[in-house]
Amino acid sequence: MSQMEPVVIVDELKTACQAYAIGRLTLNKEKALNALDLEMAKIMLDALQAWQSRSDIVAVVVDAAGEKAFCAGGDIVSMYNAMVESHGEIPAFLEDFFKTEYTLDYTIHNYDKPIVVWGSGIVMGGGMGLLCGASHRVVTETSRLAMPEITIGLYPDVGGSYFLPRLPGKSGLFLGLTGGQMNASDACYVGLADHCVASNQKQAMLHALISHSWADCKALSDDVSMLLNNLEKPESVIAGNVEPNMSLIDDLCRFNNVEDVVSAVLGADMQGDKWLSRAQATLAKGSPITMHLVFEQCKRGASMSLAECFKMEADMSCRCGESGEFQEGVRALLIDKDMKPKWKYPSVSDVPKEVIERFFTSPWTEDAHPLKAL
Ligand code: QUE
Repeated sequence: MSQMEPVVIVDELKTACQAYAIGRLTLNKEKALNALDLEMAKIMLDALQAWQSRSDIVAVVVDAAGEKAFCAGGDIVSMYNAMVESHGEIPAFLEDFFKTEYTLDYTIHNYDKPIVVWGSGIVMGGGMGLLCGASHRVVTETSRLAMPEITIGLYPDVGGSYFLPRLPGKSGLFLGLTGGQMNASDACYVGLADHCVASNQKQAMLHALISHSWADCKALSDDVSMLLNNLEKPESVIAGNVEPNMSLIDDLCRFNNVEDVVSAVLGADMQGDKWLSRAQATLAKGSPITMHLVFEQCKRGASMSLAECFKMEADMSCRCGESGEFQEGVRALLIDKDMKPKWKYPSVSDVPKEVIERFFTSPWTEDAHPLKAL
């Protein structure tokens, strides 16, 4: 039997004084752009829980194999296969996957040691869930962050209901509806990243963490910030796209119903701006059901706790598993690759209210909810 590479490398790096260690999790499915599968999520959750109670672990680093992607999303091909076999019922696999993934994301948000996430390259969907809740979020000149689920008939999960409505102005709603990509400057501007460093600084970062004298330090978090601040910055200035377009974004998204927001974004003249026209084109081709889900999750999530958001998303994601829209989106994009999803409704104004309401109805009683422990 050939030796299989682990899908996540779990390591402990002894610090210079030998008394402490840095926990390290390396996503290791480079060919799949490190997209998060159930096994990876379970390994990460187990390791984080074990390190939480270890007094010798001073901090955790999460990174990934290869330069191209930190994590491009979730294992939507396995989800597709489960949906095909379940014929409109909620597949048990989806429940298990989302329960594990959201518990992992929630654990990262609430971890009581510093977690550094090296968000270099592609950071989308499930990757955003790993990055967003970390105490020390690093981006580089190659970072491309997005919540592109509108393309596959899902919706921005992994805490999107919590973080999107908390971004500046209406930028969260806009980024959720359009799958708009953020570079390092955008990520720092909207508050989804804390440090922008050069992508060639990963070894220097690990070395700094290992060499640091943690002995007399209670302020672990400040120490990590200081070490990250000392790393080299990218060579050239990265021009952001969100901040310069904020007044337009806020204007287009000012309406209190999704139909008006979508027609404002689709009707605006965006010819002069590559970033805006790409966002507009993504929305134009996106799922009309997803448009409603994004609008509604931003509205509801704005006043909900993080735990409430993840519970709502578990409901929504499992409803996505029975609705058919998500299955069709994955089929068109990753299975048949015809890039022509046949959405259930022709436009955002054709989606009946009851159809959207079902996504916000829990399939479980409170006692039986997979995330009741959060
Ligand atoms: C929109 C998405 C996803 C996507 C592409 C989109 C998504 C996702 C993946 C993905 C990427 C690489 C993989 C993989 C899945 O692509 O959520 O298994 O190896 O997970 O346009 O929402």
